[in-house]
Amino acid sequence: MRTFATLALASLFTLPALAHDYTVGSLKIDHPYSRAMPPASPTAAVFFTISNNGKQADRLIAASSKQSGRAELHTHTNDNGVMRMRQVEGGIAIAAGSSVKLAPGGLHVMLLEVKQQARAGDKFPLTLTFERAGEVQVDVKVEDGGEQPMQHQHGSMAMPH
Ligand SMILES: [Cu+2]
Repeated sequence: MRTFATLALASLFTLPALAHDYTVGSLKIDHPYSRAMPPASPTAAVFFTISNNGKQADRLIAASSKQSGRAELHTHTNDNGVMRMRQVEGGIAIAAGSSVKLAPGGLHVMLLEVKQQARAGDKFPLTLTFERAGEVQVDVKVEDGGEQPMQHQHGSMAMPH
C-alpha cells in the first residue's frame, strides 16, 4: 500500500514534465506530438490543441519542419465509409475564445517527404504560422505508435499515416 502511494505520488509529480505548451499572441499550443512511424515511411502526422484566448479569430495557415521536405494542413473526410484525407482549404480557423484539437482521425499537420523518421522519445522542431499571431516554433514529441497506423486514401494512393 505504501509503495503504491509513493508511486502514485511520483507519477503525479512527473505530469507537468510530460505536458508542454507554447504561447504566441493570444494563442496557446498544447502538447504537440507525433507517433513513431516505420523507418521507411515518407509521412508522419503531428497533433496538438490550439486555444484562442483572444477577442479575435485566428487561423493556422502553414507549418514547416526541417524533419520533412513539405508540411501540409490536413483533415479527414468520410467519403461513403472510406476515410480520406485532404488538404484544408484556407487554413484551420480558431474562433475567439475557443479551441481546436488536431487529433488522429481528424485535423493534423502532415509531414511529407520525411527524410528520416524520428523514433519514440525523440523530439523535433515544427514552425507554425498563424495569420494574426505570426510564427511560433514548437517541439514535437514523438510517442509510441501504439496502435496500427491507419491506411489513408490520399488522392488515389493509399498511404500509411
Ligand atoms: Cu494527412
